Amino acid sequence: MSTLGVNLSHFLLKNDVEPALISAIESISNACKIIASKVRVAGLADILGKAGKTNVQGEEVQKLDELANDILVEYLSESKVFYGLASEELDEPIFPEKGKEGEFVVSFDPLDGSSNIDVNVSIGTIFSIHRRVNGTVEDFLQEGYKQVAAGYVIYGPSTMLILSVGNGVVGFTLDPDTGMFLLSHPEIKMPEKGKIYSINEANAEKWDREGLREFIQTLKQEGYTLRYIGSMVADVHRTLIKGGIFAYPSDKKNKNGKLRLLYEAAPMAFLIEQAGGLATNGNENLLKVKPENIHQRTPVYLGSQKEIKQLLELLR
Ligand code: P6P
Repeated sequence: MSTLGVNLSHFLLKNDVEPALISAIESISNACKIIASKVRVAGLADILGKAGKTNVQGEEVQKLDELANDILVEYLSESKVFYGLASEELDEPIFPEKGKEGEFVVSFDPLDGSSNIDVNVSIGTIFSIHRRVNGTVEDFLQEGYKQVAAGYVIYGPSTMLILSVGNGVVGFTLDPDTGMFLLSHPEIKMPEKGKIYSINEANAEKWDREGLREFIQTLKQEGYTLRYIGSMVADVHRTLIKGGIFAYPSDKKNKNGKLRLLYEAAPMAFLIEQAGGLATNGNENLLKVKPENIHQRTPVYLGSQKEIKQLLELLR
């Protein structure tokens, strides 16, 4: 296990991560440091100018999620290690000019939960890295278990990078003085069970999976408490650290659920399973699902072993 406080690059070198993947992760972390600086002053938008309007300097103020996307596209396109980029903000993937020899493709949600910015709630960037296979869009449509790396950056009271390269889960905290992500959580392991369930119960009447309401009722009888922030990165981060279950089920309106497979569910499932938890779409392990399209949605149930196994026994 690496010593607390080492920075991200040094940690990756010490753990013999391949140089191209180190460059890939560093380019994402550099972009996210810039995004963190923009998120931190988002509350000043009224002074600096609302999105879509001009600020006091007469500059166009971009929506923060569009700005986050532009920053990631700029940094990742220049990195030379990404053959292709897919984003929640882009209808189609892009293939950077400088990425023609790139070994990886990356899918990301540049600023998940951005609707929460106005109420100053933690939001985040989620990313998923796969190996390039044949240099086509198909490279993005690989099963989640084939990810070479996955992670998220949560912009909260502190800015944290949570990462797995397939050998457990580690956490880094951004040090404002040095501007470096420093190792703060050398080995994140999910508790076998938790005491928290995280689901938008306002949708309960619409849930279309038999047994789900019964499962939630059982957790209540067992004394669980409900925590639901409405920002996936924040809800999953709490679940990863404290255990329990996070769920966004399908319902009568959203037959495939709301969350996206490629750049929300699969990277989060990878992290949760690397930390000892489980992730399912209600029928099969989320990491085994073969995506059919870039923006495909999926039901998501992820968390500690006890709660996920208990759920699967009740779902019909
Ligand atoms: P609801 C945020 O808009 C988001 O995409 C995820 O971050 C979050 O988990 C979910 O939607 C919340 O959706 O329908 O409960 O407001």
